[in-house]
Amino acid sequence: IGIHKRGVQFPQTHPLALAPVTPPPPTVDGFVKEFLHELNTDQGVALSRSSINDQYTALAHTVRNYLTARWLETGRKQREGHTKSVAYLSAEYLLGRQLGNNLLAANLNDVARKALESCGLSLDTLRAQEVEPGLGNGGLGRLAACFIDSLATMNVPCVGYGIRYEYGIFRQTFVNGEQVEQPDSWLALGNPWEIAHPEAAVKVNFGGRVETVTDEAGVATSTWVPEWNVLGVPYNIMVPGYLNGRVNTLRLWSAQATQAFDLSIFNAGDYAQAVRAQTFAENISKVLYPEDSTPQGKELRLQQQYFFVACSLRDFIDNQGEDFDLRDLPERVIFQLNDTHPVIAVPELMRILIDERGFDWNDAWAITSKCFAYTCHTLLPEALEVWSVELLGRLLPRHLEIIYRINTEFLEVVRERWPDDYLRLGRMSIVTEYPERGIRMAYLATVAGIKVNGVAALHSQLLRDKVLNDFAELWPDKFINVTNGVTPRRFMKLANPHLSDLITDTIGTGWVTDLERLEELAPYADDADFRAAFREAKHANKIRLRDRLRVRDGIELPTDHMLDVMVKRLHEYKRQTLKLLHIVSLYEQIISGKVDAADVTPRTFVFGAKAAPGYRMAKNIIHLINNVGEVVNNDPAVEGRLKVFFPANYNVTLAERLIPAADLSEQISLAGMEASGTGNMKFALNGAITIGTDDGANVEIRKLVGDDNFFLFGMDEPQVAALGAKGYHPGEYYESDPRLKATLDLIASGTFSNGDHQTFEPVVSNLVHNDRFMALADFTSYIEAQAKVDAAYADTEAWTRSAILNVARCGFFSSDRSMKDYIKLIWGTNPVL
Ligand code: HBZ
Repeated sequence: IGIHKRGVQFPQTHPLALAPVTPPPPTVDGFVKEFLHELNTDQGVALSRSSINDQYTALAHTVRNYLTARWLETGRKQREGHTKSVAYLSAEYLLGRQLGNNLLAANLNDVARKALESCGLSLDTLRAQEVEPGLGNGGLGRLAACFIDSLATMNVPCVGYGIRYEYGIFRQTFVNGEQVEQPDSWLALGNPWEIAHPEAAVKVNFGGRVETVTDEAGVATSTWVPEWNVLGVPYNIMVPGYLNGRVNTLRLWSAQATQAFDLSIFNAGDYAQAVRAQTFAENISKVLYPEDSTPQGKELRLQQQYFFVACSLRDFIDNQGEDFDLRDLPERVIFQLNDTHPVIAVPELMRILIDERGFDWNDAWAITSKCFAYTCHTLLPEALEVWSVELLGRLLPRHLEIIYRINTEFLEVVRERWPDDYLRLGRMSIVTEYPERGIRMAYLATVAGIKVNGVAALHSQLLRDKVLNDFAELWPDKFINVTNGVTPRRFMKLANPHLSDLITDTIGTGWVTDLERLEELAPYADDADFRAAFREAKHANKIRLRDRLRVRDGIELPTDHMLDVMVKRLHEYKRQTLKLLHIVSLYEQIISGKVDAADVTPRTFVFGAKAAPGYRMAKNIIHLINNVGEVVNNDPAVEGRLKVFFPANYNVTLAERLIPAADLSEQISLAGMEASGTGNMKFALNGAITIGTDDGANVEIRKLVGDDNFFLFGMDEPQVAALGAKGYHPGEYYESDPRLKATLDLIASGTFSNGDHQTFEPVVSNLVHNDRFMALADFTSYIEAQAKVDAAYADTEAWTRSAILNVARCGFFSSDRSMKDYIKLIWGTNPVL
């Protein structure tokens, strides 16, 4: 594979080649022509003989063709303009299906529908054919997808860099109520949205040793002599802005073994080693790690991180042209680090500058320390990545050396500011000694980054005051907040056409790219006709959801119940168990005769959640939810009152159906644990009312929508901290609240496990004896808040009014606004028009 030279001037150019080719005009006939052309020439089939996958692929290519000229044009302008770009470095992009979004962005929806109809095909059927690229775990990956959508829509130059995992997040199935993971072979039927460039593959080195030579003047020069390498093949994916003609790029890297390395090892006679190395190489982009809160510390994971970062830096720098002066790099790019996963980019840039381009340390650091900014997404201590020095030194010896030097110089700065404060030096060192010697990636990112941001106001404050407080003391201006946001294109316009049409009919179209304009809806909360129309949209969404769940899961969703939804990763801190305690408690009260079923508000509870495959307790909780559903749904005593559903494999596609149908949004994490949440924003923007703790972005949602339109419960973060400090004893809550006791006892009794007492013993005893996330402490408050929900829901008009005000007041939570904040507070990039 040679380095492919681009941008060569061809001496003779046909006039047609001066501009990108365009498909026929986007009329029904034009679209049909392009579609049939794709079907015949690309798929090699006649319409009459084509499979649904042929049709879907041809349709996707047709849409792509309509965007291509704009894509090429965007690239040309960006290269010629020498403007500053955002390079978003993220190990995850949870994109969701592409077809609907791209039709929307290109304004081709109506034309495509009619064109397909005229061929006897249905757009909806073809849309259903797409397997979503699930290249992320949850919020962090979805946020990256929302951000690149917003940047394209706002005309900001951005390239998203990531990994083209061959297998995305596992497909969840349930067997007897327990989670069983299936591989997500999302590429099996091809991916019409990507364009591979094997000729532009980048070589990435690993392993080996560092040779240090000291010259006569005593200056040491290090040379990395790597042991093996892999190729990174770029796959480009279009990121079209909404109706603005801009198309940015998402570039995902796929690992391929090189010929060279195995031959060299092979020739040295170590065949087994050669094979092992080759397998390693090809495994790098094989599968997404499904852990979302406990980094695995695995060698392959570190390989993934370095692999995509090394490819991306090389790619970005090479694209600046041959005579680009790297001292100008900070004027060309900001590398935004999506959590610590890409932080190895910091020593990589230092290595490039020093080892490959001959800069001395100080000049290299002057450049590097202007090129990165770091976003933190967690507060859980166990979620902060620490790479063992043993592993780092084995895989990336030169990088380890560079990190040590960064640390030495950094600790010098600390020592200057606080002479003799040895405890502080130990606390702040990038290198930790316990439990083994390791590199704290969040500290490295903090030292190198121009800014460090949390993802909601409370989270950013806790980062400053707790997790990174020593650093905040040293560099108070480095720490900022940028509250997360979600794209209104996918999560309103596309997912909720009924509500979107109502909004557009009422206030015009501008809100889709200027979400604060939803404010204009506020007066309509007092308009009875508007409220009726709003309820009609909600009801239509419940029917849409019912139809989907019927086919997808064999679930029969009542459309006349309050729809109470909790969807997010399964984690103890998110407290799905608290939700479950509420449900079991309602059930217990009815079957024990304490409450008359006729007095219970009809509610359907829907869960969606994947558990990390190795997270035992999370899997137990999934099992319990399913079994509670099984019992409750089949008990005539609660017929027509309570239903509990848990459709398997919650993903972006299901979210798009589920969220618009919800009445009640469950955001019930222990205060101080959920960095932000973004599902909470999606629900509020789609007219669900939140029941939630004062955590993450809930705090900001409540402030905006007002206390009357939000069901707050539970301890706040200072109260949680105080209780923890005083000593938390969950057993006391169990003993003192009879309702809680009856609920836990019912679970322990075997009611939900065919009389078996062992199955859910770990869940119950963990709650009663440990309960790290204080579900029992918040139980009473939660139950009281749920009673208020029931009372509020009984007043249909008042409930609708509140729901409308949630929509009207949550325009702040557009990812467009988040991007404006990043631009203003961190990046200093400009839109290119
Ligand atoms: O990032 C989430 C936070 O839990 C959530 O509060 C926030 O809204 C969202 C966006 O900022 N964090 C994640 O989703 N984290 C991961 O998915 C993850 C993945 C791999 C890891 C660690 C975390 O190694």
